[in-house]
Amino acid sequence: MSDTLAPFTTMVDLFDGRLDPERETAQRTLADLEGYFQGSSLSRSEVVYRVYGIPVPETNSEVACSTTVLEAGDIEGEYYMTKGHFHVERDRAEIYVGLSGEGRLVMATEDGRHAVEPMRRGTVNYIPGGWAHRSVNVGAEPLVFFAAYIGDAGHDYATIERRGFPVLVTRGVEGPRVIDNPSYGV
Ligand code: PAN
Ligand code: ZN
Repeated sequence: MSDTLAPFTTMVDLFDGRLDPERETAQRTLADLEGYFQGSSLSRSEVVYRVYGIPVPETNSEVACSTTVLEAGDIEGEYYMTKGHFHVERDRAEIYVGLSGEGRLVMATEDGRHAVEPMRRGTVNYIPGGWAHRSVNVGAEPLVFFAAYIGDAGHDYATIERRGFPVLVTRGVEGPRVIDNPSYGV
């Protein structure tokens, strides 16, 4: 029992995703996302997203969670998005709960299947093991969501950085469009 965690409570602002207490924050700028978009941007210091984490030991007996705040914007029509990743432990599942804004959750398996699901306040997206996942903000306001996953999942960014996702989400005249990624797997 000696290494059992004590219970604790965190407040989450259900609109802006901020946690109280705020324990661990990561931010990704356009510079961090270099090479992820088809186009390029002159701005490098702009923050694209922040992740507010509730750290727990990274074991398969804990549930890690965080909120993500993904800003609105695009680069040459490709909406702002997260890097996206597989879990290092490939079979580890995850749940996203939409808090505000409008997004798309792009998912893909290593053998090239893909799925795109809606994200908005009240959506509960189930990401099964084996599916890489990336959030895309297709609205005019920040996309905010809560994520919970098995503590030892780990994040494999390298595979996505190399291959990308099979599809891209771009700004069309009649709204967001899902198109084949011309650079997929290259
Ligand atoms: C999320 C993501 C978060 C940021 O908490 O880590 O939205 O996206 P990237 O990790 O792809 O930069 C999650 O899926 N955790 O497993
Ligand atoms: Zn994940």
